[in-house]
Amino acid sequence: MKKLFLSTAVLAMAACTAVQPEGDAIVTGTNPIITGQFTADPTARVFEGKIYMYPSHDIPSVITHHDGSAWFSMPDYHVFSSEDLTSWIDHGVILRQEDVPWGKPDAYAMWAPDCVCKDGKYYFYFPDAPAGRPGFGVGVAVADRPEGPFTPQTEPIKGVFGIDPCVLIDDDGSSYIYWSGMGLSGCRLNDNMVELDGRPVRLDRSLPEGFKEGPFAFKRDGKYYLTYPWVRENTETLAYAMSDSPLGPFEYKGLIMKESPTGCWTNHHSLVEYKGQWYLFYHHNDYSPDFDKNRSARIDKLYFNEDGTIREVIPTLRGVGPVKATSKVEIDRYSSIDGARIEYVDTTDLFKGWKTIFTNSGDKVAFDELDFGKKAPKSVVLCVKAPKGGEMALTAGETMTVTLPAAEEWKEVCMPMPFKVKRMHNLEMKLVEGTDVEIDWITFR
Ligand code: FUB
Repeated sequence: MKKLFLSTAVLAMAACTAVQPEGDAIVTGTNPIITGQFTADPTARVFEGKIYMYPSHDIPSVITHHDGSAWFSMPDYHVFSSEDLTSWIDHGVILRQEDVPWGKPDAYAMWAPDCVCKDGKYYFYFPDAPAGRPGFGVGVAVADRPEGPFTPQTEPIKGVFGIDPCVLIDDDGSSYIYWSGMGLSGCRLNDNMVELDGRPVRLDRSLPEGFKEGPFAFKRDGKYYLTYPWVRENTETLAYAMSDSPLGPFEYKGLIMKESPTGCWTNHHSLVEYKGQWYLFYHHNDYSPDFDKNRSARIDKLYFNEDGTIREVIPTLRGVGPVKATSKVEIDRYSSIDGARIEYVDTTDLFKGWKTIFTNSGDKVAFDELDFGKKAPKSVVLCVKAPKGGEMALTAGETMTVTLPAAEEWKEVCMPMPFKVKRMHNLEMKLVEGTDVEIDWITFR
C-alpha cells in the first residue's frame, strides 16, 4: 500500500453548484440523471441515433387537490437529449400550458407525455385539462425536429378522455395509442396520427386488479408488451403483460420494479433499447423526500429472459452512465456501501446533491466503472470536511492512503497520485482512521 501525506494545495471552498443553465450539458451518469429541476414520467425514445427524453415537469406545488392537499403542479414540458446517458442537453421548454389552444391555461395539468416519429414528423402527445369542462384530454403537438418547435393542434384527440398517452408504431407502420382514464384503453390511430381509427378497446379487463395509470407499450421480437404502474399493496409498482396483438388480450406476466422503499406513491416509466442495451427510465422523489409530487428521472439497465419475460429491475443510485474520473465523481451515488451513510449537502437547496459520511473507521463505499481514460491522472482532489482529520484508503487498481487535515469547513484537498491508473476501474474509499469524515466528491486530474 502506498502512503501519501498531504503536502499540496488545501483550498477552502464554497458549497458545490449543481444547477445548470438551459442549453448547457447536465453531466451526471448517476441517478437521478437531471439536476436543477424536477423531471417526472420520463419517456425515452431513440431519434437520429441519440436518446431523447420527454419527461413531464413538476414544480413546487402551486395548486391544491380537492381535499386541500398540495397537488401535482406541471406547467410545461422540456426535452432532453444524450448520446452517452451521462451528459444531457436541456433543449428548453417545448410546450407551455398557455400555448395549448383547447387547454385551461392555469391548470398545471401537463401530465405524462410521449413522442413518436412518423414519416419525418415528430408527434408529441400530452394530457392537459380542457378549458370549460372537467377531466383530461390528450393533445398532439407536431414538429419537424425531435426538440421542436412543436405546434399544438387546435383540438384534443376526439374520443380520448384521460391521461398518460403512449403511442406504438408497428412494423407495418400502423400506429396505436394507449391511455389511462376509467381503466386502460387502446385504439388504432389514423394515419394522420391525430385521430382515432375505430373504437377504443378496454385492455385492463384481462389484467389483475390494481392498474392505475401510465401505460407504456412496445414491441420486441414479435411480442407486444404493455407495461404499467400497478398498485398491489401501498404504492405503485411497475408491472407488465404480453400479447400477440397490439390491442390484446394481454396476459399479466409480473413485476418490473417493486414499490419504492421510501414511499414515493407514483412511479412512471418507459423502456428503450439503445446501442444494444435495454434501459428502464423511471422516476423517484430523490430531490423532494417530503413531497412525492416533485420527482426526478432515473435510469437502470433492464434484461429479458430467453422466453421474452422481463427480469426485475433493482433501482440503483449508480445508474448507467459512464463516469469519467476527471469529472466530479459523486461517490454518494455508490454501487455498494458498508457502514457509511448519505445525507444532503445543503438541506436548504436539495439540488446541490448529497455527501457521504464515514462515521467510523472501516466505513466504505464503492463506485463502479470509473473511466480513467488513456492518460493516467497526476493528482487526486477530494472535496472533504473532516473536523477531526482522518486517514482514508483509496483503491483504484492499487491502493493509496491519504491523510485528511482537520478542518471544520469544506476543503478541496489536492495531492499527487503515487501510482498510474488508466482505463476502467472500480473505486473504493474506506476510512482507515478517524471519525465523521464527509466527502462531497472526488476527481482525478
Ligand atoms: O405526473 C402526473 C401523474 O403521476 C402521471 O400522469 C402519472 O403517470 C403519475 O406519474
